[in-house]
Amino acid sequence: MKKHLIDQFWNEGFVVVGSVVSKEYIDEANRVLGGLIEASRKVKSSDTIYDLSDHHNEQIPSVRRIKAPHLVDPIFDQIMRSDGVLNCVRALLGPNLRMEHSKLNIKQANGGEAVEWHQDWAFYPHSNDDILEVGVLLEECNEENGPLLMIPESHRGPIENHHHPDGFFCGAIDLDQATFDAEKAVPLTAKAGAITMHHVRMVHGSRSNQSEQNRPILLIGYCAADAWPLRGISTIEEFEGRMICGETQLPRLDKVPVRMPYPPAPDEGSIFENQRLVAGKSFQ
Ligand SMILES: O=C(O)CCC(=O)C(=O)O
Repeated sequence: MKKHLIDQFWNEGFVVVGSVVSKEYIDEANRVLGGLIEASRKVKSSDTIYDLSDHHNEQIPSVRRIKAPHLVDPIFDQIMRSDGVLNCVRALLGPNLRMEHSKLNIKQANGGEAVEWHQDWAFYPHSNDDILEVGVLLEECNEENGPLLMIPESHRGPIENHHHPDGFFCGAIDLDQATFDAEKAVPLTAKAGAITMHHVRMVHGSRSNQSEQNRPILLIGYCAADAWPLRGISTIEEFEGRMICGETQLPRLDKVPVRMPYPPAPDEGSIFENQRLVAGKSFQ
């Protein structure tokens, strides 16, 4: 990755890198995604693969997200481990990388839902914040189809309040209480095959998609291997099984601001389900 892009990431908290994932991979990912959306017609409610919107039905499928797509089809795992993507991530986080999660947010044409302002770090604080999210654009992302919106330099700011007035974690920032200026948001637009990269502490969100064009983004969270989750791990085998490259590491403790996401939302689920409970919606 070129030095000016590395500098932009650390200075602003995000960067877009063009032509990272091959057309062959993008075409295959879109073919598989088309099949998954088609198959969702028979699915009645969200499950371990599908996050369905409230108006999903057999005639007009409405899939918000494919959960953990790297476990659903090998193409998503291949993209996650591809040299093009990993070279960019290693340029920012070093050689030892662990995957935090993967998800494929579709933001379907004609109404794909908004994602309220939030910081990923609020969901999964770690012992240090050398963590970032890669977004692989499976189709062109433009101003009309609900691109990711970033608040520049917010990765160096405070951890905003993501709790509901009733005290539970809802994973969204109420703009009336926020310390940033949402007017400063920058849209991350680019062609299919580009990747977006944003720091785990970035404030970001996205509007609903009112265009005729889907906005599928494969999102992958990568951590420096010495960033250990403060919420704990399920088993050491599962944790180490998420290593992508390099060696496992002992935790490195940095002086990072933390708010724990407790107590959880009454019906804790995907970000879409949790954010449904936010008091002040920003994107209507
Ligand atoms: O898909 C989007 O527009 C935003 C996704 C996001 O920030 C998330 O799922 O945490």
